[in-house]
Amino acid sequence: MSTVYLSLGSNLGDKRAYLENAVEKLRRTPDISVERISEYYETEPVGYTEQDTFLNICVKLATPLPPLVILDICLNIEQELGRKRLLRWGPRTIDIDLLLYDDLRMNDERLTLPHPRMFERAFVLVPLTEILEKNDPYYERVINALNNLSLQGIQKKVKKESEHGWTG
Ligand code: GSY
Repeated sequence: MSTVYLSLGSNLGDKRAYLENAVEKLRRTPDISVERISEYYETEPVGYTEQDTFLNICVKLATPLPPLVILDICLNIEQELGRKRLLRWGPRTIDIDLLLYDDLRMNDERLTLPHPRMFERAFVLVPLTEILEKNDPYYERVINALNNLSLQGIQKKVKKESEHGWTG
């Protein structure tokens, strides 16, 4: 069984619904067990900044499936949730990035592991550190990278118990 960490982000429409639907689709995928989900974070857009804020989470999976199969599952979920790749860095209903697969390093034309930009992105590392196991091979590198990043523009969203809105 392997341990996989994903980063999910949405900045179009009902962002929380897109993230929840994506997690539900992962849960329903044979051979994937969703082990942990971070809190939800509202984050300022990185890269192309003339777009709406994102909602970001990270998810931990346990799976016997190989990395390129996980990649295809994530791409299929993006398609099912209506993602259209109009602009490389532009708005999207859902984006699912494979961050870590055990301690695997790979540089395939379709997939690079660890994710090549994850250590520069607070919107990835803040939710990731909530769910990353302390004995993970990348734990120290993730913590060190996060210590060198600004947390400006990253805000935790707190889900109310009784209703569907946000507080905080
Ligand atoms: O790479 C993921 C898509 N993305 C995001 C994102 O998920 N969150 C924030 N805050 N900025 C982003 N820019 C891009 S591209």
